[in-house]
This record gives sequence, C-alpha cells and structure tokens, in this order.
Amino acid sequence: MNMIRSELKFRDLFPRYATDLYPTVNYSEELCDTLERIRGEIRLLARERHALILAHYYERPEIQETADFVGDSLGLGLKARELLETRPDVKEIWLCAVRFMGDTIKVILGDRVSVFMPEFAGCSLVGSILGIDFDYRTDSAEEISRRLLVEQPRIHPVRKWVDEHPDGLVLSYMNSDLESKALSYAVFTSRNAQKVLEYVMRENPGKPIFMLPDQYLTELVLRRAKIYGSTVIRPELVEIFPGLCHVHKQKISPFVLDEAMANYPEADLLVHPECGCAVDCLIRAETGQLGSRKTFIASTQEMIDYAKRSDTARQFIVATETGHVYTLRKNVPDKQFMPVTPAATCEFMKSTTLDKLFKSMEENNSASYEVNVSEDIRKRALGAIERMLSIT
Ligand code: CIZ
Ligand code: SF4
Repeated sequence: MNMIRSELKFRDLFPRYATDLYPTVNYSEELCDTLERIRGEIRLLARERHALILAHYYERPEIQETADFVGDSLGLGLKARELLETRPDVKEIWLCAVRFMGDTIKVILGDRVSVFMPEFAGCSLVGSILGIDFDYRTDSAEEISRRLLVEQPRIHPVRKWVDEHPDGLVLSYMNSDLESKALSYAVFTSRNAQKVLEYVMRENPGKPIFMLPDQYLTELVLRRAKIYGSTVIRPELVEIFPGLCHVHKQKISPFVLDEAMANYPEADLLVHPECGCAVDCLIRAETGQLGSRKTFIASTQEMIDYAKRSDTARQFIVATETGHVYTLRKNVPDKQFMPVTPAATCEFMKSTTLDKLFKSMEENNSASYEVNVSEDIRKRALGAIERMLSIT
C-alpha cells in the first residue's frame, strides 16, 4: 500500500489516533512539533541522498508518517522489485522494519541500490528457528537483536531437515533468517501463506513440506484447508515448525481476546494468524460461538482492505501489533479500531525511532547501517524470494 503522508499536522494526528496505543509516550503538542521538525530534516536528507524511506505497518506513527511507502513485508518486497524497474534515480533505501525484511530487500535489489536500516532489529520468530532463548521481561530488544545477528546454531535446523528429507521442500516465512530462506523452495508471508502452499503442493504432488517458523500461522492454513475441503493442500504432508512470535502468542491469548469482546460487545474482529487466539477463533466462528460478530483472520494488508470495504461493521477489535491500529485508523477514518490490548507492542519494531533514523542518515559514513549480504547466500536465497513474488 502506498500510504500517502498526511496533510495533517502531527499535533492533529497523533493525539487522536495514537495516544492510547503508546501509553508510555505523551504525544503532547510540543513532542508532536519536535517530531514534525525532525521529519522535515529527514525528508531533506532523503532528497540529498536520492533515498527512499520504506517502513512496516508495525512501526511507530511518526516513522510511518515520514516514509515514502508503508506496507507489510510482501508489499515492501514488491515495492523493492518495482523500484528496480522504474526508479533508476534511487540510490538508497532506508528501511524501518526488522532486519530479516532488510535482508530480503537487499537480496531483491542486489548491487543496484544500497539498503540501510537505522536499527538491525530482531524478531522472536527468528530466535525460535535458531534455538536462542530470551527472557523478554529482562533482556533488552537491542541485546536480543544483537545476539540474533551473531549467534548461529551448530547445526541449522532447516539444514538438518533438508538432509533428512532429500525430496522435501522448505517454505519459510518472511520473518526467518537468511540461511532458512536460502534453503527454501519458496518464501511466504501471512498475506500469501495459503496461496504459496497451494502452488507448491500443486507443482510438487506428494512431496513432504516443512513450513516455518510460525506454528499458529501454519496450523491455521492447514485447519482452513480441512474446513473448506481444499483439494490441493494435504495437511498430512506438512511438518509444522514449533516457532512462535512472543507478541502475538503471549500478549494476544484467547483470554485477552475474550476480555476485549466483553468490553466491546458489538465489535467485529480482525485477528492476525500469528495470534495465540487465532485457531481458537476460527473454530469458534465456524461453530457459531461468536454469535453475530464477524471474524476476519488475516494479514495486516488484508485487514486494511477488508475494513475499507466492510459496509456493515463500524467497530473492530484489532488483534495484532498495535502499530497497525494507527495504520487502520488513519486509512479508514470513518470506522473505529480498538487494540485487543495496548500491551501488544513489538519492542523490535519500536526500537527504530525518528531520532535514530535522522542520526543514521545524517552521518557522513553510514556504512555501519548498511545491510550487507554475501553474493553466495544472495544467489541461494533469491530463487525462493522470487518464487514468492511471482506467485503473488
Ligand atoms: O508480513 C508481514 O508484514 C507481517 C509480519 C505481518 C502481516 O500480517 O503483514
Ligand atoms: Fe517478529 Fe512478532 Fe515483532 Fe512481528 S511482532 S516482528 S513476528 S517479534
């Protein structure tokens, strides 16, 4: 999605759309004006550097309002590919997202465009793959992100699976380390997980498949295939990796969703498949346990499209990372969006601040912010990423 930067001033936007989502930030008029001034400086730097700023939907509101393009991970990948063909003037991409999305963009762009990130932020799903345990109550996001960049398992679990299943195919989520993508047949995101799995099973009948890392997302795709009688997806051939996102699993449990439903008895539900409550929600919706409440379990981009076109519901409970609630409110201003809980924030996505973006772009030598990918792994990962982009 091309989110157009708002004409409204930050002081008119953030107190209205963001205050309840960021209880620790006081979006006072003074702070809004300061952020707006920094945005102005960043826009000047972007022009000087022939740079485009891309951001994920889970980023802070001020980052979303500074970027040239805001999207989900698939949208960001497609945007990168489009730039290759249409914007020879662009020399740099500054990406505000998690590192694993940055790797993917770099693989797509190769040497043509330099990719920078103000923060090499991690993701708990990648920690699940690499078998690195964290305590999110005590370990800082910076420390976890740093460990995810340097620590490697002695034997990569995907390599082990590939060695044990010579005819098997790996499908890895966008939020996976680059080695997993390099060992994969195709990458997928929450927007196209079902489509990619269907495509792969149709093209490779009977082959075992390893789908990683988010357990709930995979379970949801398989459960849906059973409920709706898919003639292509054969769940018995799919091995589920037991990875989980700590935000969606721990902070958005069935209990948390029930509490939000009690508070908003009329609201429909927008639920992300990574949530701890997603499969439960699908079953309850299918068996009529949610009454007249409509339930839409989908990716961030699909939530926006659905909320825009829905002509019955006026109120939605949003079960995903809180950054996206801002995006929904901003894009669909005639409807009301409530976070399932304001606690569902991802410290990795939030570790990119406007100040960090400004300081990293301002430095003469931005090399320490550059995303570098060796040519060997780039070549190995490109096929799986391109396959996903071509299926979509
Ligand atoms: O694919 C993405 O960008 C993520 C992480 C979530 C979503 O549903 O879009
Ligand atoms: Fe990773 Fe979860 Fe944060 Fe998304 S919300 S970036 S899956 S830790």
